[in-house]
Amino acid sequence: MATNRTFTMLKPDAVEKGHIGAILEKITASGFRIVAMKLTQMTKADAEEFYGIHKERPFFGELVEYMTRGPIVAAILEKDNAVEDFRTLIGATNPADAAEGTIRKLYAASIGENAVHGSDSDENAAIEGAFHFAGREMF
Ligand code: IDP
Ligand code: MG
Repeated sequence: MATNRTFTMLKPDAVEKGHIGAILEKITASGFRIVAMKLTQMTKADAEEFYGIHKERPFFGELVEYMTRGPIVAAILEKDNAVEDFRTLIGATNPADAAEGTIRKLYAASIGENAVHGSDSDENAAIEGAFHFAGREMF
């Protein structure tokens, strides 16, 4: 059954470059309501668990290094068809393939440093949201 929530992170590169405000504006202007949000930094153990599905991939070490090098903005977002609509808003993993106007087209530097995360399923949205937020932090 589809739910109406997804999970996002504005990744360390987006935070370093000062793009938090612009990206959040684009997200809320696209109809997403912020259910939970914080500035936080993942430990190596956090990133290894969060991205555990990719642990056999050649870029895993680079991904963990990147995602732990500075703070991120973690957030839970709500909208009808949230998971699919947010993936459309962020664009393809590789910004070179991302559609015009998408967040990754606008703000991502490369397939590795691609500015923003979006959950790929309702199930993972729930797991990822619960990884970062306690129930009392969700509104
Ligand atoms: P997604 O973020 O669009 O769902 P995934 O395939 O789930 O893409 O990959 C997770 C993250 O791992 C990407 O967002 C990106 O930061 C990183 N990544 C994916 N593919 C590569 C690669 O080929 N080289 C380096 N980093 C990659
Ligand atoms: Mg993914």
